[in-house]
Amino acid sequence: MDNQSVARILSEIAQLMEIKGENRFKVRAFENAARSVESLSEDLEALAARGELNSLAGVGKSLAADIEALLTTGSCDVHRDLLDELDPGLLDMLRIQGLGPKRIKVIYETLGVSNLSTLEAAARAQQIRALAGLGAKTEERILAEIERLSHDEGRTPLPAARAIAQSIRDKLATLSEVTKIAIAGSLRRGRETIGDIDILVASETPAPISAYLVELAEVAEVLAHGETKTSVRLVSGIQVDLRIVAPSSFGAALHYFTGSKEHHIALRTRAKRSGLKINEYGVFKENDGPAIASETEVDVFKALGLTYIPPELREGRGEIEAAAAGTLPGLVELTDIRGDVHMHTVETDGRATILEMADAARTLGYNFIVITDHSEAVRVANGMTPPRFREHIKRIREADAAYADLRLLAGIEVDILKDGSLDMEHELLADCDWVVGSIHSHFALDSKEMTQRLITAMATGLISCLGHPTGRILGGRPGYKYDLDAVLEAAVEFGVAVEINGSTGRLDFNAEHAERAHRRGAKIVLGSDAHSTRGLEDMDFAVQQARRAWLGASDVLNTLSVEDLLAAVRPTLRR
Ligand code: DGT
Ligand code: CA
Ligand code: CA
Ligand code: ZN
Repeated sequence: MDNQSVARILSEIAQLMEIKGENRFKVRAFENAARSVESLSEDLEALAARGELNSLAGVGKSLAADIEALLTTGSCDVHRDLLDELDPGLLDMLRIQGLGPKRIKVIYETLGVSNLSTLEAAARAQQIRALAGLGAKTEERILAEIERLSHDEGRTPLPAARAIAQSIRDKLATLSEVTKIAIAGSLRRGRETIGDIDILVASETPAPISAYLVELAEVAEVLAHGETKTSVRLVSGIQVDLRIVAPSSFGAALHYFTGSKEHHIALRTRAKRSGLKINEYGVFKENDGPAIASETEVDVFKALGLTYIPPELREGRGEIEAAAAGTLPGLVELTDIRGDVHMHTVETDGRATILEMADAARTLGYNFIVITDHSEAVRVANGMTPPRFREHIKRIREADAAYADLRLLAGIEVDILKDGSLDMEHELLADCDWVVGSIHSHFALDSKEMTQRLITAMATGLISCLGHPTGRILGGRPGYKYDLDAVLEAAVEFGVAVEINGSTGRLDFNAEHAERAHRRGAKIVLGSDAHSTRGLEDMDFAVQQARRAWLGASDVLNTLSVEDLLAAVRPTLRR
């Protein structure tokens, strides 16, 4: 079990204890332990192996034993007892934004409501607004949240699912029976959340491959076990479907199991019109006979009179017509990216120094990076005061002088305060090279205020790009409410780019927003928002969302030279 999962369960325990009415010192102990584990930079398992769990702040003997149990068995006595005693539906209620343990305790004790469906009924019957400390607004919010949760029920954020899928793929790939292997399904298309993981293998001898999968330590349950079709549920809860096909039909099967369903429906209609049939084994003439294409996806598309359609576009949204007309855009690729405009260092909440980030960026082959640490208002991240920022700019410029083949740009992720003002002296913002403007507080303003807040910030002429522009947390908090089109219009007017933030908890803008921004003429820039050297690799996710938005290399500012990048934003500063 990884650190984040352990932290999540510890905090779950604290919340359940609070709902149950345990004494607050016990609750606090689990909260503190969760926080220690969450901020630990080392692998918890390594710490446990050295017998040093109680070196963690707030972790004594008994908590160390609980963590040990979580690491080895995925559960612990306290957690199990709480779940036995309380309705696990309370955990679902905790996923509702704005309903903490305190409010849930009130609802639970007075109405006996302990899961989402009884909660929904109570809200519809207007029973929530009558409770102390709750109101009509909370009641409406609860209903909206239940609606939202029903949409991503049981889906896993893409970055988490991808890490799991790649690890399973890499294990299977070691088998000599495996000729080819690929991740298919929504993961390959880069959908932001994943229902299940689909892995496709080409092999002449499938049986040992399926047998190997069901025996893996991370498998919790075997759902189906055949020679060529096996499904398992992992300990992490996510399902994996494995299909094994003959190498000669790998391309057709890969296309079939990549989906999407909508893409397939549109494609079948087109095939039919040309007297062709398409399935997981290949493309066929309507009156059967052998497959006319099956070995590679390129062959499959070609047989249908189409150019190759990248997986990210296979959503049944006009990609087939475009491929037939030869007008599909050449999508941006990771190798087109010449630099990264959003990252943090030890100066605030990052883990690496300026030089360590620079070295890692050079290894990635970048021409430039912008160091963008937090401003003062983000206290939890140790945000910079103006004097600290002034010194930081100096250090970045000094470091830059030491690199011949990498430009280090001095920047900041400045907080956009509640009234739209910027959390830094304007003179310093004008002096540095790149300014990411982001919101990290007061998420709950109404749409009108939030729109005005963002526009006011951009009107300063000092912002280069809006960072994580919706503020949503993937699989967590929804984005704040504002008038997207009005904000995009202002971004165009003031020469502010909008970011596709690739950090694993965000993917913000997502593909849909990015496409809309592009259509409205806003410039788009990709940022990893790295907090470590490893985090720079999250650029990959930003690129994938850009591809899903149909963006080519020329639609993304990161493919420009430093001079052109800087000339593309903040036009008022150059006047
Ligand atoms: P997910 O798992 O909900 O995130 O979405 P997908 O797209 O990965 O869907 P999944 O896992 O049910 O199926 C993977 C692909 O296999 C899907 O995109 C298309 C193909 N597929 C699965 N079942 C069917 C089917 O009944 N008919 C057709 N035409 N294709 C199917
Ligand atoms: Ca799937
Ligand atoms: Ca599946
Ligand atoms: Zn941020």
